[in-house]
Amino acid sequence: MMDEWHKQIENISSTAQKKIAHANTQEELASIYTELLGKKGVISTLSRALRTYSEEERRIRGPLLQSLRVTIESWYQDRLTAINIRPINKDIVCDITAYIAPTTYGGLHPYTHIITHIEDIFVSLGWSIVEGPEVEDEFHNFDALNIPPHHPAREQHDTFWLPTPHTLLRTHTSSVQVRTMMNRQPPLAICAPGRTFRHEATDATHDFVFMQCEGLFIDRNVSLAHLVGTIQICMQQLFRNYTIQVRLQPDYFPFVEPGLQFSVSCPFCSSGCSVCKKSQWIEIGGAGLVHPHVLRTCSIDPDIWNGFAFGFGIERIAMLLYHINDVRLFKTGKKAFLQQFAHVPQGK
Ligand code: FA5
Repeated sequence: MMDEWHKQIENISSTAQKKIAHANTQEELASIYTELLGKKGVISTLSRALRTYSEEERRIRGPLLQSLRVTIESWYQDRLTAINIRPINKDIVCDITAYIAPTTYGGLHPYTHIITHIEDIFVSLGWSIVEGPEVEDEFHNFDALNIPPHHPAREQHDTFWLPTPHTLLRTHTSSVQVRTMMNRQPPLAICAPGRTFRHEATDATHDFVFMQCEGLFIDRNVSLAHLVGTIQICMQQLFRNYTIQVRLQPDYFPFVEPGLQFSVSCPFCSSGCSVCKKSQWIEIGGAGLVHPHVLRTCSIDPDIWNGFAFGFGIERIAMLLYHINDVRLFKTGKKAFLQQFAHVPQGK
């Protein structure tokens, strides 16, 4: 079976290399790109097929697929550069009076682009994508995460409480960690993008409904090095057209120990700009090693298993990637805003 996977990867790789090398125009290259790396392309199809394998098999097959994706991406970029720097063919005659009928295009919402991109990265690493309910209970959102009633950390999450007792709109996707640990046996490697809600005033970077992506990895002998490596791979893949660094700083979250906050170096400047507010760093999310108390609450023996978790804001990443200056624009449904993403290739 493994040989078959290898063979498939090798076949795709050699076909892709030939096709890209023979593309002579940007249009040809763009269509080859969609065929290979688009949402319905061969790589995405393989990514989806990967979900049907066991976690153990995904850990072996995923990295092969990921490295193929990165290689194809670099062939594409090299060919694009080569096509763009070729001298203009003087023989081509252009009729500037030709009538072009006005066309309007629909496009995917930036949420769809970014979430597909994030899911593809984690599936390539052999992780599963899971979901949890947006209407949550106090236990999964707070208690099981080491945040009992009257814990000061509850105040940081301005909560939308619902009329049914102990029921709320989840304030973070960390509740999915709890549900996963309670319902599945380790080892676990899951990624959970989803909508979250906080009863707080809005500004350009804070909304009361926003998206987060949670990651949870439980196995034997997991260390901070695994956490750092995973965050680095994820961020580098997301910001792949930029050179970025990842910075970790101590932080406090009751459900991890030690707890960290992670930021990426501003992809748009080297000495401070308006996007990074002159700091050269942009905070993306929180992370840490899962607290033994949380493992115990979820019936996982901390003497055998340990792991890491992280959670980051999806809008924050999309704002950086697509140069969006106000988080509230995501939900306005304004055509002028949405049309800007019609040209973005699927899942980018
Ligand atoms: C949390 O929500 C933790 N659950 C993250 C975590 C997971 C820590 C696992 C450790 C282990 P925090 O409140 O800092 O942490 O939110 C994480 C990210 O969500 C922030 O860095 C930011 O990118 C985004 N975020 C938070 N509040 C808002 C908001 N009101 N609007 C938009 N994005 C937000």
